[in-house]
Amino acid sequence: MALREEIDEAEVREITSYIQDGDLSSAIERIKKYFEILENAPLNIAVTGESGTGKSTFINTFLDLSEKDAAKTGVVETTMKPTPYSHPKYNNVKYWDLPGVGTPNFKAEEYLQKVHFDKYDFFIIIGTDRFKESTIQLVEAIQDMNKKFYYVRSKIEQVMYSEQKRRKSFQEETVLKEIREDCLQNFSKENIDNPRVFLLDCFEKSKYDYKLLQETIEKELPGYKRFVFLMSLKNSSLSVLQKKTEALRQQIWKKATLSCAAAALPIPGLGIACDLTILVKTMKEYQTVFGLDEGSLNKLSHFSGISTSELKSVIKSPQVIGELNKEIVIKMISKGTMGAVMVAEHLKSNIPLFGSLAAGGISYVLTSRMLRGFLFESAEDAQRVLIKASEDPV
Ligand SMILES: Nc1nc2c(ncn2[C@@H]2O[C@H](COP(=O)(O)OP(=O)(O)OP(=O)(O)O)[C@@H](O)[C@H]2O)c(=O)[nH]1
Ligand SMILES: [Mg+2]
Repeated sequence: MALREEIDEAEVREITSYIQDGDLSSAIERIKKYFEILENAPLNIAVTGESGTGKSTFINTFLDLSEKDAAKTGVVETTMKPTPYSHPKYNNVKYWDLPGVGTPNFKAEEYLQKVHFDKYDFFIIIGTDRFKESTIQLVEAIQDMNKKFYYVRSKIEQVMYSEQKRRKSFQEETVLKEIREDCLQNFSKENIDNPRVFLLDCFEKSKYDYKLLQETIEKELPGYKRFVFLMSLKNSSLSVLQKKTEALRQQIWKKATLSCAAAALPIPGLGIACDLTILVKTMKEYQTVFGLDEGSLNKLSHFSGISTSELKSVIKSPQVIGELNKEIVIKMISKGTMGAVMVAEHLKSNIPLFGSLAAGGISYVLTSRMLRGFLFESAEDAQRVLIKASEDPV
């Protein structure tokens, strides 16, 4: 049955073992702790490299910062000390703009100590054209400190432009292969194994390795941080939307359990017991994650040239765009009552937890069903908005 497949078996085992011991409150504490860690999980990303390679530009691109909050970019050396830039929606996600390396007296270890290397989850080193000694020194020091790094060869579009002029028989693929091999060889000469090399241009996000870099970081981050990083990504491709949907879908059973466990009495007129505040909060989170809140739509309108009202016109679900409150949630829950008793009976006989929840599990079935429906509707609306925003403004 579909609802059972949603559940992560290992976590269910841990939680149901509490239940089997008659300890519902420990099960609930365990779920609460999970969300608490998730909400507070810090992610500190260091962006470093030689002066002028495009560190600040990279941060602005990844964070999609507005001009007011953006890292300063320019043709003269602009960044002198580590400066944090927080994600506009997820303040725990910080990109640190580190001072440029490679000054004549550069010493990698000293540099890393000065910038407090320990607080970063990983390093992004940005380079252009020739490989410099300082890059190798920095990589070695990062590896000595057991940290991960990703090497980004930036401003690739510029390279393509000049190579096109220079070469008689220009082929983009050939040039990219040459640059990649050159980077890899430079690392291997210095015995640096398996370096992660990405060729990209911050002004051409749909091209080159931009998406691959995002995907690689996401895959390699540990559990909680991976989730936080994924949520912080801009909704700029179908694959980001799909990954977000799946990650949020996997959490629904925990949210529904919390909501049902928190309620003591059935809601009048609804006949089930669940905490509506938790549900409203979760649904607002979905709106934010998918960029369907007013602020995100206005920002998207600014960058795409498509008016906010045009973007809103492709949003089909009235709940997705409307104001979310308890009354609306009650209406949405009551729509899904068909067959819910049967599913609740099935869950009750297979997973002891559900029998112990308020109103014997039926509340759980209805709330999780409602959340799932809303999540999928939001994801589909986000996809339509994405397509609309990529159209040429009329
Ligand atoms: N075409 C192109 N230009 C870029 C790219 N990244 C940066 N630039 C340009 O390169 C110049 C320097 O970029 P910054 O982001 O200021 O470089 P930085 O590494 O932060 O410089 P410092 O803070 O001085 O060390 C700016 O004029 C940027 O617009 C890129 O991917 N493509
Ligand atoms: Mg800078």
